[in-house]
Amino acid sequence: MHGSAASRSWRFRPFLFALISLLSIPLLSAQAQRKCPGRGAASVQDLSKLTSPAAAGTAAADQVCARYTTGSTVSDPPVLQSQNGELETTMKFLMVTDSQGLARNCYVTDTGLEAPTLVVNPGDKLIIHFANHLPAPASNASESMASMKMSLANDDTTASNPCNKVMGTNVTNIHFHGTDIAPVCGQDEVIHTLVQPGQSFDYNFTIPTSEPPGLYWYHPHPHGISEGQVQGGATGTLIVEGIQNI
Ligand SMILES: [Cu+2]
Repeated sequence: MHGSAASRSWRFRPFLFALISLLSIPLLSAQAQRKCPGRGAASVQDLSKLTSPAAAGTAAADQVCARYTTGSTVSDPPVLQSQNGELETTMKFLMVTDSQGLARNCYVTDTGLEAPTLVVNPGDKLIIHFANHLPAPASNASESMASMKMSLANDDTTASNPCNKVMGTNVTNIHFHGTDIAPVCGQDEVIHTLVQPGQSFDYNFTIPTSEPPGLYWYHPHPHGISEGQVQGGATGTLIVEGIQNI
């Protein structure tokens, strides 16, 4: 059975999309490298863009989680690229309410880079010194989370260790969406890895050598409350290099 010419060409369309996607990623990576000649650190241009009033609004909320003003030109996020097989960075999780009463969330490094694009190779070590800067909840808010705590009956409730599985208001974590990074605490485990407000936690792992190159993204994933944090704007890009080799 043979389809018509039209249906045959339609059948190839997914392959075309895949090809275009594959071709676009090395271009993105090459562009990322150009933007960050020093590798492993953001360029001066990127830093100035991030703090430029022309790009970011000047409202108080923009001092915490910067957003582009209406009508401004959007530029690429700053790029942090692994060097000698390792990428190490800080990452604060922040929240602010803007003048319209809308909650914003963002990932910002200690050097002021918001949502940097992380560029790594398979086999590279990725270390993120993560800190949850969300405020501690009021006591009644803690009580409202009691049902969620109940569902995690075996959890350690001391809250001293972010691997301790304590659900609560304003907890967060980082999920490396789409990757093969192991689902264990300190890597890509999101069910029981819950960094409490005011708590710090180190993500420290090796990108699998078998990780398919391409475009991934990182975002908060504390089950039950991840939607608000993601829609608040906390998200960034993870690029695994090497697609040109396949
Ligand atoms: Cu995800």
